[in-house]
Amino acid sequence: MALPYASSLTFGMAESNFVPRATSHVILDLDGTLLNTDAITNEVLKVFIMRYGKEWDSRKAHRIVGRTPAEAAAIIVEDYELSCTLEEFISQITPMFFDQWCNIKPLPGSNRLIKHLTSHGIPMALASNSPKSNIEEKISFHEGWKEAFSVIVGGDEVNMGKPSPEIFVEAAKRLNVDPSTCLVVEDSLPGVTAGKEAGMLVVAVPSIPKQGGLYNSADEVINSLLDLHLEKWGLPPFDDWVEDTLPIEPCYIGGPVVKGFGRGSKILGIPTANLPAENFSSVLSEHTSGVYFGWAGLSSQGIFKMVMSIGWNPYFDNAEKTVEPWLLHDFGEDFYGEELRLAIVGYIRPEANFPTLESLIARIHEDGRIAERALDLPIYAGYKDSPYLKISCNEVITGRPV
Ligand code: ADP
Ligand code: RBF
Ligand code: MG
Repeated sequence: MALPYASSLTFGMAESNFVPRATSHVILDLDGTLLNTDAITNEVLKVFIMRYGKEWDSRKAHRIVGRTPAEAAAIIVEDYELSCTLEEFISQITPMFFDQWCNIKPLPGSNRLIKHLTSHGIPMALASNSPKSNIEEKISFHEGWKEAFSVIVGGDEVNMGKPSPEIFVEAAKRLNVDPSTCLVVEDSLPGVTAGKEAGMLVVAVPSIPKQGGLYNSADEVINSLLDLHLEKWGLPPFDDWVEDTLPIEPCYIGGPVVKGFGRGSKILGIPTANLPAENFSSVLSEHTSGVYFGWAGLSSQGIFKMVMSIGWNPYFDNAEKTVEPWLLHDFGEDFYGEELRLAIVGYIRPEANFPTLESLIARIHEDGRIAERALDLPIYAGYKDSPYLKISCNEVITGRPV
């Protein structure tokens, strides 16, 4: 298998300390690792806190990531100085969360990971700070998940939740294996601490953007589950990479081309046609950052190959997440204001920082070549004919759905 991505580009990983050790069992965290619980948590808390006349600050959301429900409640009641007791808070908010569990989406790569490990007979455990009944309820909405885990350990089954190692030690015990043969995948700092304390190998997939540097104790820090390379941990490698690309569930976004940072053409010599962020806020929050590719429809010009980055552009360290599609065609002029439609069909690599501007430019050109080649493959080529991309000027003006 071609190694799809040079590990030297993954952020936060101390290459020199990296000692691969074979593992045989995988222990997964649930919220923030397999499930995009944060999106729902944010929504519920926003509504709840409004009842108390306060405004939810999503920038403070990281304070509760990886906490037990009781700890999270205490932090919020204190932070927002809510006029209720901890008990009142918990009893009022719990049913609000229950109602939303059916709406929690798997994070990119969750289903792929679970299916892959299941098909290779690798025993898996779920280890979460949530009570076991909550875990079971949450996973019941996702086909094949319940059967995939031979062990589930909830926060209510141990004395202390993460960062105490107890949950992971208990999971290994129930799997009937030594902790040293377990690979933990975790998004939160308390979870990483717990896994390391339990004597396990830990891959961190931080759910809070730009915080990779805090996860020093993890054996590796990756950007998303799509970047997990199981062979590093003695587990069977994924076999779905095709010529340095990973097919993904297609995603369609579009809108009028707007002004970006004004540096694509000027600084990099690579123009990127920016779309208004409000058109696809859900795509921005759901899609992990990274370099993707697909097809682009431009109302007056036709359909073109496209390679793009989604994220904070680590080299420039942007404050906002953006979508930067580079159409692989020489237009010779700008097309601001025109309707641009994208069908995103595959993944190439995580966004990365680069030592020099030249090395960033060289890498983006390499991404362009990879996308150019891949889009001729039958698995990707067909999406060129997606009705969504074939937008006429008429449809844009009338706003008729395509
Ligand atoms: P901005 O920061 O405003 O996005 P860029 O320097 O990135 O400016 O240039 C992007 C603009 O260049 C697009 O909005 C579009 O109008 C134009 N453009 C011309 N050719 C291309 C191309 N091949 N891909 C993307 N945009 C292009
Ligand atoms: N910026 C980064 O900082 N790191 C990257 O790894 C990165 N990869 C990119 C890949 C592609 C295919 C494209 C089109 C852009 C990429 N950029 C990356 C974004 C680039 O910095 C951005 O287009 C400019 O900053 C323009 O705003
Ligand atoms: Mg741009």
